[in-house]
Amino acid sequence: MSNFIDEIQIRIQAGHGGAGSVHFHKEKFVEFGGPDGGDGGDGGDVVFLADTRVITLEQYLPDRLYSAEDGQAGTGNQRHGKNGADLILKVPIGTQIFDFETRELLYDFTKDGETVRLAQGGRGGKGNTFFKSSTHQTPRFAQPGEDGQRFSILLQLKLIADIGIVGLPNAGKSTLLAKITQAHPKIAGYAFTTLSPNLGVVRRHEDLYRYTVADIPGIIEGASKGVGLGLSFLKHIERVRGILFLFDGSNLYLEEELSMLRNELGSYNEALLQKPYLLVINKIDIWDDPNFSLEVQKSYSHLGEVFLISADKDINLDALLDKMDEVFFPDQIT
Ligand SMILES: Nc1nc2c(ncn2[C@@H]2O[C@H](COP(=O)(O)OP(=O)(O)OP(=O)(O)O)[C@@H](O)[C@H]2O)c(=O)[nH]1
Ligand SMILES: [Mg+2]
Repeated sequence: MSNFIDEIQIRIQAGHGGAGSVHFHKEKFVEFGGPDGGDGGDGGDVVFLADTRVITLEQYLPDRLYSAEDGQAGTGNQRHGKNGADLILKVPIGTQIFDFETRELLYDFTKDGETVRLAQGGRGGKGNTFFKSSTHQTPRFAQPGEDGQRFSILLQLKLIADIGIVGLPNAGKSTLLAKITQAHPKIAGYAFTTLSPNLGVVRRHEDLYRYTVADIPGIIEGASKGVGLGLSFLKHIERVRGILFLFDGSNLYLEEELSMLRNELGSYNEALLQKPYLLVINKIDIWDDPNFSLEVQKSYSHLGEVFLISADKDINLDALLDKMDEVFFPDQIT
């Protein structure tokens, strides 16, 4: 089982600026040289970088302090202290960073290679050389370095999937994902096999275009209030383009299940109900009577088109992909 962490609070600390130096030039036979204290180095910044190779936030430890390097102090002979190195923290695409106290959204990563400097390192202090003037020939002071910024943030990962497969536990969501993408989710005949969303890529028309599909853990009544795997995974479907509702054909309560699912999605976020969706019944291979399919479609005709498949036995999967193009990606079809 993968240990999928999708929300974590950490603290970040940019480097302190190095102190400016108080120093006087020393030379043989020169008793008192002028001031030559160098400036302190700047503290390093804390930088976040989105990287496609990173897929979870599990490398981060809760409440841990992540610090960039401090700047070094300036020294004599006007030597500038070394700047502190930036701390670069990699996060998956889809990560949002919030200020932990105010919950203000600080950054939203959507592209590979995107960076943001979240905590600025403190400036190094000026050495006493800087303060020399005609009226002040021998300043015996220098500036201290400034403090680096420090605060608590919340990292939250939302999968960026184009399509979400939503359904009750055991409907066959993972089986479908495994059939239409290269993903290898765990599949088993019991509820809540999938504990965290799985993501796969569908390649269409000899790779003319691709889209991502997420298999969301089973949703049960009360999910939006935290029942079952609950809320934590509803947020992964907030950004999808469309929803594929999958129902178990061995247990036909489509209307009740659909209204429960839509109710949970809607209580979590109204906007989810505005997205295009498809109704799909899975496991039709267990229907022995060939006329049963027609009857089922007829009885649900008031809900619109209901698509019938068997993910496991590969029935109607190509047609389903065509249908998905039509419903979810009309702009891609030429
Ligand atoms: N007969 C039949 N069984 C299927 C079909 N598709 C999936 N199954 C079976 O249904 C069971 C559940 O499949 P999963 O893909 O794990 O279901 P899920 O919706 O991902 O379940 P959770 O992760 O628990 O929510 C497994 O035993 C599958 O083999 C199908 O088309 N026909
Ligand atoms: Mg599953």
